[in-house]
Amino acid sequence: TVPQGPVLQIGALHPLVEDTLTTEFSALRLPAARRDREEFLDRHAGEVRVAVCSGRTGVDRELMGRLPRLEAVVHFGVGYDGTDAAEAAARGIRMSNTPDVLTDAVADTALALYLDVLRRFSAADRFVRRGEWETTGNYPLTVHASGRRVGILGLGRIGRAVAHRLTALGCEIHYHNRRPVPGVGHRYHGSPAELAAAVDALVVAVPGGPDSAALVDAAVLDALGPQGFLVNVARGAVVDETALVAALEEGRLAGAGLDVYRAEPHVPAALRRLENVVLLPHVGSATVQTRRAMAELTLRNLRSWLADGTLVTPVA
Ligand code: 8YV
Repeated sequence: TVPQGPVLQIGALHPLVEDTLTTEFSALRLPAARRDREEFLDRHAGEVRVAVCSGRTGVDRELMGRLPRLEAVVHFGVGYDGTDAAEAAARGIRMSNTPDVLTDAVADTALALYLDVLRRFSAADRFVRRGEWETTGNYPLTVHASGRRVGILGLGRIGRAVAHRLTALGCEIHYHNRRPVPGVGHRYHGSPAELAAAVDALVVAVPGGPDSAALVDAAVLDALGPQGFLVNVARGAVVDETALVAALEEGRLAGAGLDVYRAEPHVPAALRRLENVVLLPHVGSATVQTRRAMAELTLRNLRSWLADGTLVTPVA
């Protein structure tokens, strides 16, 4: 039987995960308010062996430092940038995430943002709702989406699924990774800026975290240029948001389709004012089916760790 209290829930999670944590594991729950948190940690920090959290919430360095017996962080989500991965590695703390099960949903979201930002479907929908079709006539022409050159920044599981979808639209796929991916026919570029210069649209699909912070900076946006479009389904921090807003406001970029932001749920007012920007509230993986699969995989990782100290989908 599982000892009482070794599992700590951090932040809100999928109902299946929360219910199971309570009923099956009698999990502790980290209080949201800071002062309650201190008192809680004084009482319970020494009991915690496994933390379960979303990848965005994670376990930061400070919290990790307060949990002397922490062995594993089980993330609900493929990203785990909320956790200090370097600190975890230094302390021998293992981590799991939920890859594969959300690949299709996130790739669908990237495709939708790509189509929407080029063809302006959301903006056209607003135009109809405002009654403007009847008062001002036809909606302005937009930009063709099929058969374009699209760059994938981060040709991993999700990047490849995006490339597959765009290939069906007759798009020519280019990509940048730290190294070329063996056996991939798409054209490789040695830097994000070189990739951006070669394409009509750039789709960001790299993992978040310190290695990819502001990878898409002002120089990359300028390389994409005034006819270029940016789609981001990765993490807001991968894009220099200030530079993005400036490029969009000054017409140095044609448009952006965003599912992620630097300080979610805050979306800069400057972005909300722009008609050539599609804004989603981080819904990349947010289907009933995908979230259920993520929840089940999260619980499999937790059970596996508590049973024999292995993880089903460990982070490398
Ligand atoms: C979130 C995501 O984790 O998987 C990821 O990396 O960004 C999402 O699926 C989701 O919001 C759960 O919190």
